[in-house]
Amino acid sequence: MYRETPHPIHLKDYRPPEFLIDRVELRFELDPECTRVESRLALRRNPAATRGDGDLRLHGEHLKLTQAAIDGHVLTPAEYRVDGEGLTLHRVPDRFSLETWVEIHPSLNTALEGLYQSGDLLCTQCEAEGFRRITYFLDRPDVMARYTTTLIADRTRFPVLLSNGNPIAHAELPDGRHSVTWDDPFPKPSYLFALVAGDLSVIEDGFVTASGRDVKLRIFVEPHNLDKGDHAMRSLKKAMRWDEERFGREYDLDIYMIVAVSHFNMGAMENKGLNVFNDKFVLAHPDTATDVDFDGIESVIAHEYFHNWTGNRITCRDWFQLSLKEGFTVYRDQEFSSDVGSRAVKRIRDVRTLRAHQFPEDAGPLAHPVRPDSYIEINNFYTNTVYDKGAEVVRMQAALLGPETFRRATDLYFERHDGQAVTTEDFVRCMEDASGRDLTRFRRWYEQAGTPELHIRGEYDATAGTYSLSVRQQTPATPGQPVKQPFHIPLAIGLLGADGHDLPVWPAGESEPPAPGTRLLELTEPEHSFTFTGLNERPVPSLLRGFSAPVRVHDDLSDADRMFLMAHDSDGFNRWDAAQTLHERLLLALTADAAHPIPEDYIAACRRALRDTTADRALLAEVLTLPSETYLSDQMTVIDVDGLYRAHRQLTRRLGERLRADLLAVHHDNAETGPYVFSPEAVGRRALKNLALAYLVRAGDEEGLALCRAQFEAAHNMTDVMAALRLLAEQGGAEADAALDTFHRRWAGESLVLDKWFSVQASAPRPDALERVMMLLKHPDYSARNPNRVRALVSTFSNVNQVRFHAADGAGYHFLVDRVLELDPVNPLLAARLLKPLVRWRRFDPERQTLMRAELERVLGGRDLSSDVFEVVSKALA
Ligand code: 0A1
Ligand code: ZN
Repeated sequence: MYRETPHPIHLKDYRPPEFLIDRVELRFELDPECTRVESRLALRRNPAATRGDGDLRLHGEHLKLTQAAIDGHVLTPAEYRVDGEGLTLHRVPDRFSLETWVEIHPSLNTALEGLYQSGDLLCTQCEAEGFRRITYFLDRPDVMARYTTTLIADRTRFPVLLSNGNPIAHAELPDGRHSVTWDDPFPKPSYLFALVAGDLSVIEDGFVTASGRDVKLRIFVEPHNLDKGDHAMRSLKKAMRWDEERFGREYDLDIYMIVAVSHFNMGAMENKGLNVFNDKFVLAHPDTATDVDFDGIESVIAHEYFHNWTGNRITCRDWFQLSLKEGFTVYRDQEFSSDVGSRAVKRIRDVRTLRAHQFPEDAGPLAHPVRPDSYIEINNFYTNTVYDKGAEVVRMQAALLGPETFRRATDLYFERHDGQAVTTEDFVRCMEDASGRDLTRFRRWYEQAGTPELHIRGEYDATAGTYSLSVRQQTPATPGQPVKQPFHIPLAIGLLGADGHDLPVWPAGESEPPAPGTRLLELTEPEHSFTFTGLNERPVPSLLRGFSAPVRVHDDLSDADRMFLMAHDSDGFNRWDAAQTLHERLLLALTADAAHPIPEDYIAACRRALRDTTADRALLAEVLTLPSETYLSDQMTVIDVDGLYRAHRQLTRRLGERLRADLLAVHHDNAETGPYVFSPEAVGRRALKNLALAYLVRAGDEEGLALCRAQFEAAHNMTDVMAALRLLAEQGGAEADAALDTFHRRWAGESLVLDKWFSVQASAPRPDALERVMMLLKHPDYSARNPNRVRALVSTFSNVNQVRFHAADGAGYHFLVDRVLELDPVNPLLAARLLKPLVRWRRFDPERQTLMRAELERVLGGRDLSSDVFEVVSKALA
């Protein structure tokens, strides 16, 4: 909590730590009300740092210090000072042992950072700066130490006691308590420390690494969830094998543990050997989890596992380098999902996320580079830019180097920096050293915020048989960066002939034509012109294949060209993207003018797609999914909330009516025939079937509605049940209420399913949506203490239900700010994240702008704001 204006921290002020910590011995006497933490640190002066005033400053917050000793000598109050930020020890020796004894209160820790209580469990979250809420320490990632941890607790309440590394001792204590000691042989920064205590059941398995090491795999869940861990275990083993094969990375400890907890601020945490997970990303059973959940689990399990090398063995020097581990690890988990599923579909989903969340972030008041230069609260920088654009930046380097060279470059990175805390600069240097390429300009992707815009024009010269592309790049200004230098952009393109096949992309000047297919062009200047030869017909260009760079493209293709690409492009991503652009242009035209005609050839193109029985069904479902209202609003200069909603409904309804027979056939042909299977094929089938159902129901089709009712009642898996419930809830009325009641009764006590029950109501764009959401706030199952529940209700309403959240009277804004002010003292990280939909207030009409700004100002007027919320609001209003 701050009282004065909090100060930003700048990258340029980075200094190596004055002291290093080699060994850490921790002893916890665990108790939810009052836990005692005893710490012994082996400290020494850092030879690489400049000497300061001789004092040692350790971070520490919300700690009650009972005693401190240096080399066994108990300190008097004159020898140290404690304030809100930590402990200062005056004139310490060059090498010494420091012991501290502190008390902390897990049951009162609602921020879920440090040691906290989740249900009957005790667990920790230390990234980014949570360890300082456990004990006094140099809580910064460039201080890496070896940890030994002893946990002592009541044997009945806390039969399982876990920490990082391997268990080395166990003792039964006389007073009904027991103790377990863990030793982690790998030096690690404090943010990777973890402990968990509680009554947990375990799913056990094993894995033999490529070099023959036996690893015990253990997934810990609360006893009633024991039937929901198999998918997570399968995912883990797949990820472990994949990392060996694709990146040559093996696991390095004898045990790998995952614990599912129900109170967690984010997705999961990669603590060394002991990952702590939001249970949403572990627990799955076909009855209770949807395909999207199964998918999410597979990729988050993989993500945390991959961090063992990209994050833990090699970590970040400081938090400005966060994307070093996050961008690279997201890239790795995306590649994993592409390899075990469909590459095109995975790419489509990732690009959808990037365009829907990162592009607006990059165009708004919170825009920041992949490697930021300053922050007030690091918790606010776990952003789509650091994660998802960071992954794109790694992906572009992989594309520029090519697969073999990129693998040599990552091998070099792992070899050169193992055991170190490094920077994104170190990463790029490995790319350069392994490839011999100069990436000087490429580094701008780390330094400059903003999404580059590419303006591309094509010209065919029939006489010369050439086709020229002129490409201009331009990047809009972002806060603090008014002028941008050109980026180094890999632009993958193809050229399609009239028969729909790839032509050779043959640059004039090269003597031999290449094989037909994709070519990677490189842009480094504000403008380029490329000429391709050997073309005796006008080609249709397929631009930015596979979304080879995180840019916006403005081209001069006609709708006919796009329909042609949609039908023929050999690049699955671009087939989808051509369809998306067609949908988008039509939706924006309908937003501006409800009487805008819906062209027959567009309907025909959608029908052709629907009838293509050879196509991957998952890809087809993506092709026929209209862009979301949120995405579309980012394409408008002034967002027309009501117009977009109306246009979306209008086009959905028209497609539902015009494609009725095909949609009914698709729903029928893709019916579930046996028990639930989670395979790309089965997931695709369900996605397409439920998309067809949605079009029918939203078109008001009676037969569609009957199918929907039947599916809600008879379906044997949560994917199909939820698809039907969502559509019923949208319809509203007594039938919707009855379905919601049935569902609630059926799933009472299943927390993750209840989240779905809340979110399906929050997202239904019924006129009374806000009233319902406010009613649900008072529901006995609602709890502001559980982040998943808050997200299910409040974030779903404000982020997904655009038309109701942005109601013209401002009631949605008022509602959200009430929640933020209520939540800030409880959980500032979550409160700050809730504010996101208000941040882009300048994009709306003047009336809404006034209302949104007034609400942001109301936040700023709140008392004792957290630095998390203060930073977001003050930047939003700047
Ligand atoms: N490193 C985790 C994300 C994470 C960040 C902060 C947290 O608590 C404040 C928790 C998790 C990841 O990338 O998976
Ligand atoms: Zn991560």
